[in-house]
Amino acid sequence: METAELTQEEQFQTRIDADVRIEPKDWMPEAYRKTLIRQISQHAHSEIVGMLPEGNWITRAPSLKRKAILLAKVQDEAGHGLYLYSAAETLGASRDQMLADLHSGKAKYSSIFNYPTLSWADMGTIGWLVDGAAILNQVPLCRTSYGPYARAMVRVCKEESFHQRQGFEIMQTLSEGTPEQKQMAQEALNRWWWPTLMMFGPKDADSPNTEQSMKWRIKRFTNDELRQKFVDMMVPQAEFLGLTVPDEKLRWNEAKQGYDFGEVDWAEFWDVVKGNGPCSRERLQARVDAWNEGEWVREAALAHAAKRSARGKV
Ligand code: FAQ
Repeated sequence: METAELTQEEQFQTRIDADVRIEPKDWMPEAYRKTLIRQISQHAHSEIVGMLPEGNWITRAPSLKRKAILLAKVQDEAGHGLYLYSAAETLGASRDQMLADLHSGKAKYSSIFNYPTLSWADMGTIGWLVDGAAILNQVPLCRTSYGPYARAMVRVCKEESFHQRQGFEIMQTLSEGTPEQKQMAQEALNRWWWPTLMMFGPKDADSPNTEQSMKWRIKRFTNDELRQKFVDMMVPQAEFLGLTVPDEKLRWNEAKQGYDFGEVDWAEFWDVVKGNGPCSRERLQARVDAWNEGEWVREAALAHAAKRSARGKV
């Protein structure tokens, strides 16, 4: 039995190494399934909780145009969450269970969404930096080994690219505006820069999942590789905007053709991951309240579906 299992695993790895996509009905090691459910459900939760910091500004956007764009962006994030929950369901995860784990505080979601959005410039910074980080992380996921996750990522990335451009455009408008507007943009960059670097996860040396996820081609780049790419991409954009990246150790390194940069405050990162971020409790409570207040909608939808199927219409 053990030999047969080993052979199946070897065959599985051979398919992965040949870049053959794994589909829901294919045999897969239990640990591969569990890792994917963990990553995809956390990713889905991040999209849904990620609606809250920006949702906070919909009523206060400075013009009708900005309001319409922000509303559409926040709706897009809801859509991303739904594709991702569906992808996790193909692995046997139940949506009710995933949501129960989010609401009980058991499931993780991205640390970045536990920070407050204090000014309109934060909408620009989230689009520019947070969506920028999300794209860098998610474009390689379009080639992840699990088919439904990879396909969901294709559409997500197209929408995220639009989000990033709109964020950059807000930052450009503020940077070219009055001195007060430019200062608002700089202050937002100062607050969001380090938490955005944390989005890529712990240093490779402290990341328990990276090695195996790279082997299974779930992840295509390590956390540190993506963080470096992000810094190299964003520093010239900040310079273009006339803004200063808040890192005294930031230096161009000719030899590596990339920037050297300071150390992330990892104690802060782990504290936020544990649920002690500045807005962690508020974010979770907002999701629990939304779930409770939506109970009558779920009941009505189920009653409607039952009535239709009793009449023979599905
Ligand atoms: N926050 O061993 P690793 C977005 C956890 S979507 C919280 O390195 P892994 C769109 C990690 O889960 C943003 N926890 O883990 C948007 C693990 O804990 P576990 C979300 C974190 O999985 C934009 C432990 O630390 N994107 O922004 C974080 O190999 C604007 C050890 O870490 C995704 O989810 C963190 N930052 O690598 C929406 C992308 N980092 O589960 C609205 C897909 C790590 O063992 C507005 N996910 N942890 O208990 C990934 O690429 C990976 O899961 C990583 C982490 C890279 C996030």
